Amino acid sequence: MKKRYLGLAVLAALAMGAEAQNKGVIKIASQTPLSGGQSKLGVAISNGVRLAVDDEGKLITSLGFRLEYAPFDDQAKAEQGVANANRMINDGDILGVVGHLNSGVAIPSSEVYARVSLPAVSPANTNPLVTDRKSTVNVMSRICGRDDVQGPAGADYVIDTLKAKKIYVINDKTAYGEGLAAAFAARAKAKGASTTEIGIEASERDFATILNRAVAEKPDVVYYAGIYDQAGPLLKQMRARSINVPFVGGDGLDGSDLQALGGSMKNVFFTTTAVPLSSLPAARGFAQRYNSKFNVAAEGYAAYGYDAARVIIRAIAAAAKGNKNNKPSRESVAAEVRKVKFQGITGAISFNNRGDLPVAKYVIVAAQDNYDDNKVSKIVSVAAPTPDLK
Ligand code: ABU
Repeated sequence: MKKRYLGLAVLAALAMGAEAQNKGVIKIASQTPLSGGQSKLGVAISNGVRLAVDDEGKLITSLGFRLEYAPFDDQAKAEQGVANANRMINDGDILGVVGHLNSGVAIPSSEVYARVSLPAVSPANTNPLVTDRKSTVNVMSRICGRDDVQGPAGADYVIDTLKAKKIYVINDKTAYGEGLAAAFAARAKAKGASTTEIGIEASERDFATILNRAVAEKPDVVYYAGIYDQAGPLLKQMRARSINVPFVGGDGLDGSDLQALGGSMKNVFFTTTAVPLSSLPAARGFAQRYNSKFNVAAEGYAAYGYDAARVIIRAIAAAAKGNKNNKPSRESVAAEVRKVKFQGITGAISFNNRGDLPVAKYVIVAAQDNYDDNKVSKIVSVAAPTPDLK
């Protein structure tokens, strides 16, 4: 008799377990360039998300859900990001997004996420408008810094340390490039430097016209606001014309393809809000596990992809718990994102009421011929600006 009861109890427990695993699927999505010239960084972020799902997915699966990761390729193009965003909002299992790499893609895509309160956490978008818009302020957060701090920090370095008085400022006409160049130039001019400011299409790869002008103008520094896939060829063509002055940029230069495409890194500097792994003791284990899982070194914003995914995972788990361990609404996940607080591998993570880190780190890097040897010159912590929402 006793044996029979025991058998029934085991069957009941198994049934409960099966039911627990039957609460359905929850998906975490990402949007980054997985193809094209910026894919090395886009894939690095996606790999970071994958590792976070491996490491912390149990926070969700232990509640009885199956967790899936859905990576989307935005191709670094606004129209592709928006098309993907429309697919995402129609998949009710997607409860959070890690993305994007490009601010010019994040801004219009997040307008779509906002229609259904789908929260997104950006590992890498630095344009102020990523978090400064009324329409998306409840869904869009980020764990990196902002260009209204990064641009002035670059200008301070160029003027105070490199002693430049005449600066040739080039941007790639994207939301990121234009915004960063404007913030850089405003500070540079306020400090008494003169600037020549030029916009070029992000697809441009023949820089003869603007570089011939630079040869004539003889600037002390060339500042470029854009991404490494264009910066590399620009730098190479600069040096071929014997323009050997410092080449300086923002975090868009933070990827090993800058070296692969640009040649010598002598006199190359950039600001970034992605603290290099060598300066993040808490990320050592991540770097090793990333290397052994993906057979390549983690670079740029990879660790930020990892921490951004951890924010989403924790917010989903908290929202499910608040819903008696049932599938939570996107609104409740978005609300929980803003309550997340933990020590990430990239630093302390929490959010102000518009989705920025209260304090972010900004780094000056002297690039070296081997990306892994890049030298950190300075790291500063700066409180997030809070201009009026647009
Ligand atoms: N912040 C680096 C990637 C460029 C962007 O925000 O668009």
